[in-house]
Amino acid sequence: MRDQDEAQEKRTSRRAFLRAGLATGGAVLGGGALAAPQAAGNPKNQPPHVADWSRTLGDGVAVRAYGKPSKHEANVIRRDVQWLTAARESSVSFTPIHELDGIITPNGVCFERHHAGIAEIAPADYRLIVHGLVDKPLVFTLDDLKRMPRVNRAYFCECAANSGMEWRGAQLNGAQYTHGMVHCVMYTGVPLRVLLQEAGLKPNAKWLLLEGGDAAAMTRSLPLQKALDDALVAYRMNGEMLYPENGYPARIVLPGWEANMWVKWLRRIEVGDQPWHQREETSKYTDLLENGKARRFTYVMDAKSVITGPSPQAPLNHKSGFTVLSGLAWSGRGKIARVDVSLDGGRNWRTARLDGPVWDKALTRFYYEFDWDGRELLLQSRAMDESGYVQPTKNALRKIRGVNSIYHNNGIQTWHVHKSGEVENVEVS
Ligand SMILES: Nc1nc2c(c(=O)[nH]1)N[C@H]1C(S)=C(S)[C@@H](COP(=O)(O)O)O[C@H]1N2
Ligand SMILES: [Mo]
Repeated sequence: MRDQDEAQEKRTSRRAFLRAGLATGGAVLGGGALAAPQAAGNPKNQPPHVADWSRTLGDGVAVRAYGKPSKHEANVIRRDVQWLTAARESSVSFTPIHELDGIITPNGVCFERHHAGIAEIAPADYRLIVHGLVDKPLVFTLDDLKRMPRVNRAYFCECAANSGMEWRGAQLNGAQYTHGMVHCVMYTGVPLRVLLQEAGLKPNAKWLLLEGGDAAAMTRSLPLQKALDDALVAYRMNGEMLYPENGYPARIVLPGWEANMWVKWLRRIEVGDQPWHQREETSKYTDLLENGKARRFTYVMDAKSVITGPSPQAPLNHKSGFTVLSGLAWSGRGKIARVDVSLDGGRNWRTARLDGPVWDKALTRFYYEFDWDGRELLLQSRAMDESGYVQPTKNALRKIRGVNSIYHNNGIQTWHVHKSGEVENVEVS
């Protein structure tokens, strides 16, 4: 049945695309009557005229020693929500996920979350101490780290508080604000396992304490198993050295686990035999349930997805016809297996098309092309991962978790597309 649906859908999309193609063709011949308003531009720069930029020499090489996006893309920036926090030094800025495509987040717009501002560390002064239940305590310089076996891996990094403002109902109008505490970059670094082997673990070693070098001295307990599995001490993101806001010169990368544990400006790793019960794993980053008990050590980020366009900050600017819906899906338990999309608030579901690499614990891009009839839509996406886990509705999540939580809200998001093309954050019951 699903296959039939899909085949039908593909035919519809194809037809819709052809129709849209013809309509555009007609529009060009007819003087641009159907062109979207922002596409109107200056006719003097458009065919058959020779455009302004074709008449003069442009900037030479190395004038722009470090490249920046076009000035016309000034909207693609991190943004914060000022009422969320008292001061910018202990706050968060969100990734403009509604303005991006593919799966890699450019370094300059990766969301940032700091508890005491950005530590500015000179590479020559950087040291990483490994001590505690080890045979020989060690101190690594940045150059030491760079001389150790190196791996490259792309992973998503999601703050456990992502979507945390939406527990009691739809609140923030924009995918950037509801889902933008996530980024996905290609890290280069040393497997943490290698550093621990170098120091030699005592037989009773079971936990690590990770400590940051910022003024917050962020500290979290990490089970040894994860450290020996896929944890990295990373110093590069997307080929460049880490940006200061993301932990320059080195941070911990814990694939699939809540970002709070990804200690930045990493300065100390202590090996112990039990967890330390730090502030960030007792008072914060625990999930208060309805019965007054709190879940603790909820490390893994469950499967989640969001439609990035159309979305409140990325409305539709055509009135009907061929439409590309796009979004992101990810899971801390492995690869994304499938993403479904609904246009009617979860009544009917269609399988979306995954495009680009589908990597373990990385963002995965999905698309769904359809012929919009111009009527109102209630858009939803639902991620499934290779463990068989299915992203729950917000109400299903609330039944188990209540609404006292801040963290680990991976409920299905609904966007209401109005006839005007404007999009709003809503909930369906
Ligand atoms: N040293 C240190 N590490 C830290 C933090 C911090 O304040 N200090 N914030 C944590 C939190 S809560 C998150 S969500 C991630 C954010 O990583 P990013 O700034 O690269 O997005 O870093 C984590 N690591
Ligand atoms: Mo966080």
